Amino acid sequence: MPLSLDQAIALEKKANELRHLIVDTTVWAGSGHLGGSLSMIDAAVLLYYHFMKIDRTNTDWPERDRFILSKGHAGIGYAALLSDLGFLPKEDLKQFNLTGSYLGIHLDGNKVPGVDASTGSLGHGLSIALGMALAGSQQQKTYRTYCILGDGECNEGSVWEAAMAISQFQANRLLTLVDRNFAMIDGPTEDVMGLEPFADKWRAFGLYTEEVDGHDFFAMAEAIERAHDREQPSCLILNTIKGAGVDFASGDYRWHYGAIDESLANEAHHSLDVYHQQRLSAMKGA
Ligand SMILES: Cc1ncc(C[n+]2csc(CCOP(=O)(O)OP(=O)(O)O)c2C)c(N)n1
Repeated sequence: MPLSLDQAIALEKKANELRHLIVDTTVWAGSGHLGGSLSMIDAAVLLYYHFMKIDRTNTDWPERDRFILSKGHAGIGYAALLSDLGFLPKEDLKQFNLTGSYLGIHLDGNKVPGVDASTGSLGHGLSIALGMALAGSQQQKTYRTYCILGDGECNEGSVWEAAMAISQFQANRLLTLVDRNFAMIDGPTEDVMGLEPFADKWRAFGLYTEEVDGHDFFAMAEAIERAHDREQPSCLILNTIKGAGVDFASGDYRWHYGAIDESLANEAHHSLDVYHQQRLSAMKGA
């Protein structure tokens, strides 16, 4: 069923809160992966708040949907999301990536409640997700597995080995989502290691693939439903903007990782407020 306007507005309000929390956490931590957290947060909010079956009081619930943040460096965004969901106290974000903290820059699945797999070393998440999806189908379980990859991460050959295996083993309840922000750590993806024709590559590996605006809740929700309905290994390429919502970082690969002081944080919060109002107006006018 398509998202209602009220549902989309609620998701945007949630994403807005989390965008602000990502900025705050970057200040508390001293630095962080701002750009790639802001590009993927809308998709993560949609999955967790609209699609996924989870139980925050029972993190090992066998029937829960699985989520793997393969681009584990966006842990600062993921930690904000998990804290909002109640997996950890929001207060703990103040110790994100500080010495001795259980909240490292890449979230550790053995330490952080709600994290299905430790990631951070790029190129591994999709294989882990595939294993979880295959385990589910062998045990006749109905849970789904979602995996968010970075586009720069797709320079890793292991991603394509996983894609081959997803297709070979027909992992139908696994949805691969790629945060296509066209930027990686040290430059635009197409300059560093060209990925285009990206969607065709995923199709050639046997996955049903769609390209969708990764900041449009309506479009993403419809694409996810279509992927679910097809009962076929699927991939969504989410066209996004690195640093989305923060003017000084938006679309700039140099904000892959960085430090922000109080004055820059104020600028970021102001720009997020404007962005949020623009998005709400666009939704209401649609
Ligand atoms: C195996 C491995 N090599 C290198 C790195 C360092 N690294 C961290 S993020 C990153 C760039 C990733 O780009 P992308 O996947 O596009 O991330 P996004 O723009 O979505 O944040 C790199 C090379 C790493 N974490 N793991």
